[in-house]
Amino acid sequence: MSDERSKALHARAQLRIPGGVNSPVRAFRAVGGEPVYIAKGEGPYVWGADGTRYVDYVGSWGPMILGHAHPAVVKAIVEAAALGTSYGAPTEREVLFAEAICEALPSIEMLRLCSSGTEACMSALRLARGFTGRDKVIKFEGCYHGHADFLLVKAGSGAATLGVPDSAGVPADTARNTLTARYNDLEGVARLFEAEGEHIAAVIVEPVVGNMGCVPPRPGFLEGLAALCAKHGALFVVDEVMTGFRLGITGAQGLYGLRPDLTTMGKVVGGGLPLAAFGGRRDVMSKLAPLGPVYQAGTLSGNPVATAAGLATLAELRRPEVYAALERTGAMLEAGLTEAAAKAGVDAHVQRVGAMWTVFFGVRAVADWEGASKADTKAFARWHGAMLRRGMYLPPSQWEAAFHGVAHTDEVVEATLAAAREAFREV
Ligand code: KE4
Repeated sequence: MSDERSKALHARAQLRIPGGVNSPVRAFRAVGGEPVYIAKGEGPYVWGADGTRYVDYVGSWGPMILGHAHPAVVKAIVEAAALGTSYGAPTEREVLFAEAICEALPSIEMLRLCSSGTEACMSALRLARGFTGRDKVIKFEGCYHGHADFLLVKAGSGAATLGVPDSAGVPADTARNTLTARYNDLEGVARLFEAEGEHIAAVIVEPVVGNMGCVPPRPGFLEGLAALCAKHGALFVVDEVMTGFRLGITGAQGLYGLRPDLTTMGKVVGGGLPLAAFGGRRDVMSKLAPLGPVYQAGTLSGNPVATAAGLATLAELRRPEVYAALERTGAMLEAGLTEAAAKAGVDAHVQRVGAMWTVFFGVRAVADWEGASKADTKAFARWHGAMLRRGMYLPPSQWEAAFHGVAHTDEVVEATLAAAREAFREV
């Protein structure tokens, strides 16, 4: 199967857009072949430019938990847009949205809206530095918090070390203040605090990692991070851009009983439009301009159409049956994919939390980047292509999470598992 229309579009795109894409992972470089250009989405489906229908497990990398073109979300967008698309002035919807988030997440006393997860994480850490008067931050190898310079950092050798830039264009000096540790290695973080504690403004963590594939926290890891931060006067920043409102109405912090000092959000909260936020303790948030000395701003922050989409999405997610249904579907997918791989004699292992999951090839019990990096990415690529040819659209990288939503019915899951049983035989 080759989507000639996508190929033609991609040839044109590459003349004008680097790699033909507006975000690198979309280029399919990690799995080979060329990207499918999407013409439309509806419920659990997307349609390629040539009209081929796919079951969508990318879901715009998380936002589309309600499925594509959900009637309530589309209606809210259309009605809001008819009143104007941006004012650069405060609106009632921003108040309603802020109140809805604070009502859902007890740790958030105040929040600031912005337009992307990158902005939310970058701003939250600037705020943490301004609040504590300290310069260093700790992140974890394999965790991604957007593309702010100081967050594009990977560990050198060893579990905890001074960061080195993970991208051209990031000055070594910028990376110097980013310390990296191994995910699920509380001892390594404790050692960093022993050595640098009085300089560390914050620890930022994906409470369930999606950006090295789905990697859950070991019992006690997240709570241990919170305790280390409290002991050393650093802020505990939980990046819920991916997990927020995906793992439950109270996200990962509800699932694991956390009370972060700051939380970043994005993806689901915007219902597919550019809307993100960061929030937490009132005393910390009060340091933000115009109240305090930490500057942060945005032309389209709190955009009226985006907040309309976000409010409509959050309203749908408040239905009591939503997360139980997502868990049930996740369990069906996990069990079915595990069985299909085993029957095909393929060394593949599913890691899942709620409605985010990854099929790891060649490795199991992945707990950190060292483990994830050993995965058989070529086997993953073969499986990805075999699934795509069978109308299943999965994230085009071994080191990403797949997402399902409320529109993935049992019938859609059964079709997915039938495709997987055949696809594993082609790995
Ligand atoms: P954005 O700037 O892409 O809205 O959010 C950055 C971000 C922050 N924190 C977490 C935990 C994230 O997963 C992300 C973005 N996720 C990637 C997918 N792994 C977005 C997809 C892309 O880069 O195209």
